[in-house]
Amino acid sequence: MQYWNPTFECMSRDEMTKVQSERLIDTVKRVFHNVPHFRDKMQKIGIEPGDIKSVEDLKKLPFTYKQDLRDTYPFGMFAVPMSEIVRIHASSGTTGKQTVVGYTRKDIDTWAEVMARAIVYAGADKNSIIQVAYGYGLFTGGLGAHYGAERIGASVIPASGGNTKRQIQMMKDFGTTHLACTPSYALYMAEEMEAMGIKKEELKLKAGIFGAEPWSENMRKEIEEKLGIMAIDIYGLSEVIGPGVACECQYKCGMHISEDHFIPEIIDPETEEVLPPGSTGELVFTTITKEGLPLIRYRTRDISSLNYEKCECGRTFVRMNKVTGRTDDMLIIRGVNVFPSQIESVLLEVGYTAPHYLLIVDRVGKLDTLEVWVEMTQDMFSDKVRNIEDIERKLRKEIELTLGISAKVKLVEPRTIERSEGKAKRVIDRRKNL
Ligand code: DLL
Repeated sequence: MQYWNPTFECMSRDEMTKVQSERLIDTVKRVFHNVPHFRDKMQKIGIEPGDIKSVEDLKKLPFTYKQDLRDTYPFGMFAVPMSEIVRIHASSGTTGKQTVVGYTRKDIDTWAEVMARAIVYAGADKNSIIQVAYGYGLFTGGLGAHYGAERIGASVIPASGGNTKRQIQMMKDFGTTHLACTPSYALYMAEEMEAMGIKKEELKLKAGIFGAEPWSENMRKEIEEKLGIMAIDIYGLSEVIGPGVACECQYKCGMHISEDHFIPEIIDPETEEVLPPGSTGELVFTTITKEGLPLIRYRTRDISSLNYEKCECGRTFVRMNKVTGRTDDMLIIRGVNVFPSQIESVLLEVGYTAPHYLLIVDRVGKLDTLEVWVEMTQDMFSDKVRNIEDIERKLRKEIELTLGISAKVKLVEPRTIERSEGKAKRVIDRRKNL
């Protein structure tokens, strides 16, 4: 097994708890002294740095919300003077002001370290050619993957998103071995490749490091099949550092969290109670090495669960299961909680359709309606014998059985749903305008 940093990746739980405790104590002190907004929060609940003696005391600390970053926009939560900040990124966010994050030189170094680990999980080394097709710019995907790939000494192609035909041509001509982009963009590339008449056998591609949006196991199968690669899931968010907070190893059974830098918790989003290992709830992260923007108990809104069992790869980092959705992406349709990824799973399970879909939620009178538009596969489209209505009925039945809600399913022609070069947009909720 190839590791990037076995000292930390394979550390015993006791040692990890010790490292985390020391780093947490130090972080809390720094935040208390340097971030007035957080100091106020601590003082309001009567907590001071001396009360935090180990990771056990984490639960005594107040949460940090996206709203805190908005209230102190743009730099109010930074814990160092601007002269120490060497990079700024921002996450656009679908609602409200963008969230601004700042990195010191050491933070950039930490980020490259955790990304290097992730890229090695995908089997890459200094002989690899890594095409980074995440967007470069304020989005953390491009530069995050770039620095990690350089750190391991691989040859990096900073392709950024878009320009898909040229992207594929480079992949072929340069012999790209690893691709980093969103899973929806990977699929789009596979489709373009077919249109260009390039076969997967003509590429040297071995693995892909895909993330930045939720994707189902069925979508993974589809990508692996179409590109002839191993597809692993990578997770991260700008506020915590960017991509590389967690990543799957080759066993693809949950994403190893770089626990020497980020402490995860799972809480009940309503009661804010910490839940026991294995429970599903909202992921909360505390950064324990960051300087620019250290965050205490940051509420991610992402839904997942933690798995502390031993992984076959030998790494001891806890694993987070695939993110099923966000508490704020959850659709409530006629009182039933629905995540787009659940519908994706059903669609791909039944077959006949391509993984390009759009959910349209509306309200007619007092009743919520859900319409699922999904593209037929090219095969099905050309095969006139198949009865479209039969398949629509089958999908409708399966959605109702699995999710307990009725939906109208509409099969649309291949390539009619808009493709994405970054994060895919899967939902149009017209109720928001009512
Ligand atoms: O998306 C960072 C990133 C870039 C991660 C490239 C992985 C690869 P933000 O734009 O701040 O940062 O968005 C963060 O995206 O809270 C999740 O809701 C979602 N997300 C990120 N990775 C995954 C994933 C980047 N693997 C938000 N599965 C997070 C599901 C993901 N959702």
